[in-house]
Amino acid sequence: MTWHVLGAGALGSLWATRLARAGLPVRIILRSAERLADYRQAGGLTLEEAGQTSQQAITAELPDAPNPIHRLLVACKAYDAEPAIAQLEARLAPGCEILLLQNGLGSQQAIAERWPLARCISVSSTEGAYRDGPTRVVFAGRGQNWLGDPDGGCAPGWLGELDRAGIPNAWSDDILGRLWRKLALNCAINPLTVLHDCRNGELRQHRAQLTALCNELSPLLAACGQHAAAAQLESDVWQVIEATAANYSSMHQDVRLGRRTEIAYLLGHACTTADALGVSVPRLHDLHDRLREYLGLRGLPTD
Ligand code: NAD
Ligand code: KPL
Repeated sequence: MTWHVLGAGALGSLWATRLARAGLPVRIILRSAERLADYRQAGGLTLEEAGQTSQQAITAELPDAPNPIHRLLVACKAYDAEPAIAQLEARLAPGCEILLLQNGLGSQQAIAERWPLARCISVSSTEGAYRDGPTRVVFAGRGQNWLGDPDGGCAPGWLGELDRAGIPNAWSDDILGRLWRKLALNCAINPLTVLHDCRNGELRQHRAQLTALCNELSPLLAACGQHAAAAQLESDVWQVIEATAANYSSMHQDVRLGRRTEIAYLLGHACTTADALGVSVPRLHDLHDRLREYLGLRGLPTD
């Protein structure tokens, strides 16, 4: 069955090139005729991995192409995912599978509610990639892709295709837990790196602030039923900070490059969920407000 990849950015290109390299049928869906023309001119997607480059001449199409979609990998940012799928609505075959690669939470639930006949599979990825040209992707960090169905059900047979393509993967019966764990880490680390304009490791100088945030995020995780993640949040945060000390967080990079952040699906989602569950999180709200102000002053969207 053909893999349709919606969003040929960093992660979408990383998945598409590896699937194509393994001889699996892939089509990428580009957002405009102009991008399609540029893509065709370039002759395909180029993957740089461990200093080696390879080009894959993957077929590209526009959202309004006529062929039906049975398996869709959505690799847009969280704020673009739902409107991007809506453009393809008429092409979604009954019972199609939609894989959602978005960070944070909120977009996956909105999509599952809007397309109840599709099987929505969430993916939590710790792989790293960035684009260094419109059709070039650099594989920057090895990691894992956890896939799971928040509504339950068993692992799909096509995970073997990911193995064949060399895409690390594991099925998770608790994908929501995985996503919440990552969201909490991102809420503790990413906004502070933006506000202090620093690398992850430099947060060592702001230990008390991190502890205060963890003291609110842990009860929130527990209220969401994520007790194991709640119990070890602060030690997980420090482990990630030490492991990524020299890096700038993804949110810091977005702000530096003048790109919209996924704040609404990270800190915004944490604050909304806490309010709905009656968990008091004044420091998270304050951080959210300060971050929104910071973004607004730089002309960036605050949601
Ligand atoms: P990206 O900005 O590089 O790619 C997104 C792509 O989607 C862009 O090419 C954009 O043009 C395209 N797009 C948006 N709307 C579209 C539409 N309507 N039709 C067609 N294409 C459309 O983003 P990314 O870094 O690949 O991140 C994707 C998601 O994966 C994010 O939620 C991110 O947080 C998550 N993630 C990324 C990484 C990473 O290393 N890049 C790692 C883990 C998780
Ligand atoms: O996921 C991250 C990011 O930068 O988005 C880490 C490295 C965990 C920091 O929160």
